[in-house]
Amino acid sequence: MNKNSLIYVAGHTGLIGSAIVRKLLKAGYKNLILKSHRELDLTNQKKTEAFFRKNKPEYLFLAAAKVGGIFANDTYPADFIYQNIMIQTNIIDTSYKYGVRKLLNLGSACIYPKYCKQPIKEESLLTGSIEPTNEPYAVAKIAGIKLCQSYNRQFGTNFISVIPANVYGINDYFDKGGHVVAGLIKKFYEAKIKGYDSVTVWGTGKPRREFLYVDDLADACIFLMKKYSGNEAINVGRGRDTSIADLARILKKIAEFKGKIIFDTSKPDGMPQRLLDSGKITALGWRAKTDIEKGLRITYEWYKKSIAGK
Ligand code: GFB
Repeated sequence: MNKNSLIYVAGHTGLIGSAIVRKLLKAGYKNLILKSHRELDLTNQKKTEAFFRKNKPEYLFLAAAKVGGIFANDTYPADFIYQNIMIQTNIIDTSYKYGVRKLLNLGSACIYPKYCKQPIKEESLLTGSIEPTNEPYAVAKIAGIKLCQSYNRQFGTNFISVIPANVYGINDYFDKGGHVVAGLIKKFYEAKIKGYDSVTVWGTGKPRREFLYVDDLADACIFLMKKYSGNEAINVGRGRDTSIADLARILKKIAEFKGKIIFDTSKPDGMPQRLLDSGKITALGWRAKTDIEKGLRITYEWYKKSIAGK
């Protein structure tokens, strides 16, 4: 991939896609093809093919997806499995038909079994049952990985898959359907501004997640697009996890909120722990740079200025 390559970032307005665009532009890649969901419905195969015929992308970051946290996944399972299978199938098949030179497919850490040895190696995939709250989404994401591997085997394509830990950062989704970091940032900000005496955290606070700052993931995706062409999906994490209770305590401090943290155990915990083994990408020479406090502070300040401040 060189600075004049035609690069299509599918899902460029989302959390991960927008971070990849920022990194590509900063690195001098000028020929980016960007189409929003409103301009191009990737669940529609005809429209997807017409778009590829016209634009002929050479490299493709597949960051378009129907995403959400535990509440959204549990509430809209059909949307999550249908839309993600359609988007991936249309893009991967059309990329083969129109000769995309290399495609990077974004998977998700929720594809791994609910109970599996931690840190989780890529080989753990399909060795146990998946956390029920996000099983439809996980099945769709596994299908995307298998599509890439099968097209590589049968047609000699160069489609790689990346499995990121829980991603957070600027330009995330802060409504109830989002992930935990965004959800708690909004809760602590509002509690501080409105003078509430407590913030409610879903579940027991005991689950552990590996929180990866989105600019680190974007950096890893560009690194892998240039340096990795294996058929195995590759984990991207930062090697440390944090309990939801500790996450809440860090955000309480950042928000300077003086009230109490209450745990609503009527809400699901999801996977007890999700810490990836990122040994493969580390061996290739990549490491995440942003620790949890720094990443949360950047995201909280961005939220105040760009969302709450509006
Ligand atoms: O990030 P999250 O929604 O999804 O929840 P998962 C992580 C943990 O944070 C769960 C707890 O134990 C939640 O109960 N939590 C506490 C909260 N307070 C909140 C809150 O205010 N909002 C949210 N959202 N959670 C996701 C999958 O699982 O993992 C996605 O649902 C994706 O599809 C992602 O795969 C990587 O981390 O449990």
